[in-house]
Amino acid sequence: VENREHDYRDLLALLHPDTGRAFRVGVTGPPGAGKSTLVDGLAALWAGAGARVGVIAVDPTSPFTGGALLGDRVRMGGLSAHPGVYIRSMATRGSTGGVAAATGDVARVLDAFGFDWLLVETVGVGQIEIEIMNICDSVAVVFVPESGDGIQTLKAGLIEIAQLFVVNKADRPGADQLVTELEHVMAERRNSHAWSYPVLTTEAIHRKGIDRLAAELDRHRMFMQSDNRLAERRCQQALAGLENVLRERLHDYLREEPATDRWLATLSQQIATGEVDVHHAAGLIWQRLRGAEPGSAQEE
Ligand SMILES: Nc1nc2c(ncn2[C@@H]2O[C@H](COP(=O)(O)OP(=O)(O)OP(=O)(O)O)[C@@H](O)[C@H]2O)c(=O)[nH]1
Ligand SMILES: [Mg+2]
Repeated sequence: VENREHDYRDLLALLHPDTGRAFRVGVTGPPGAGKSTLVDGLAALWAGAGARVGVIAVDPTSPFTGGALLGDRVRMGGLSAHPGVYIRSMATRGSTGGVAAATGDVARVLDAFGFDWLLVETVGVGQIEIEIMNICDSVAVVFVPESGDGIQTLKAGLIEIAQLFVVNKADRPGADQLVTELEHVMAERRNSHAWSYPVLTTEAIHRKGIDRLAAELDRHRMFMQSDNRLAERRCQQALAGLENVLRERLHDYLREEPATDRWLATLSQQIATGEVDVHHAAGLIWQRLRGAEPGSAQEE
């Protein structure tokens, strides 16, 4: 499914009836904030309590197979060998298009497999990360005291998409200051929303604060399951997912056929030299797509 090979669409269609049960938690934040260490701690805690936990690490710079996590694995006697935990690293950066679509589909496979929790770790730096967050029911953003001059420097977009805020590496100076700033931002939000937007401190490396984070995630899960909220969010996710898949298909259609690819190159040249306007060029492509409609409909 991740590689978009063989009959992956047929497979997903078969799995579809078994999806929708896992609660999906996105964990995002700047590089090196301790996301993997937090995810590791959460997975260990939940698995220890008998839950089944799936982890998707998207484009990790410190993959679960090495670095700090290897140390953890040795120390813990193997989280990834824990029968209740499955970890999948996706090195997708640089692949053309469809990263969000592929991640959404991998999440669907794990969901169908029967995990209670799905943890999706991404580095919160770009648009793709925000798109990936669209596949999650709950998003935790991880900050660290050394993030810079407070939250002003942090991506506003990240704050927008999150329901939980974690200040990790609380053992380092500046954590209290950051918590105060985040609390200040959240105060406004709490006024106009039913959710409490908790700001938590953790020392993931010392497994401190993980239980509180897990409890808040549990609380958010229950919050989402009340008043039809989860159903509404899943509906938004479905729309975003549909758009991702359509984008991926359009991308493939334009790039995979050599003749179409050459046509695109010619059009680009004509746009660059001022011969053709970009909207006109897009219109030509749109026309051809519409012409291709009956064929692709039969293919279905
Ligand atoms: N001092 C301190 N270090 C921590 C804490 N949590 C994690 N670290 C360390 O921070 C480093 C990065 O941790 P990771 O969990 O790999 O961070 P990440 O956010 O997953 O990193 P990327 O996936 O590379 O973006 C590791 O050396 C961890 O041991 C903490 O609470 N305090
Ligand atoms: Mg990581």
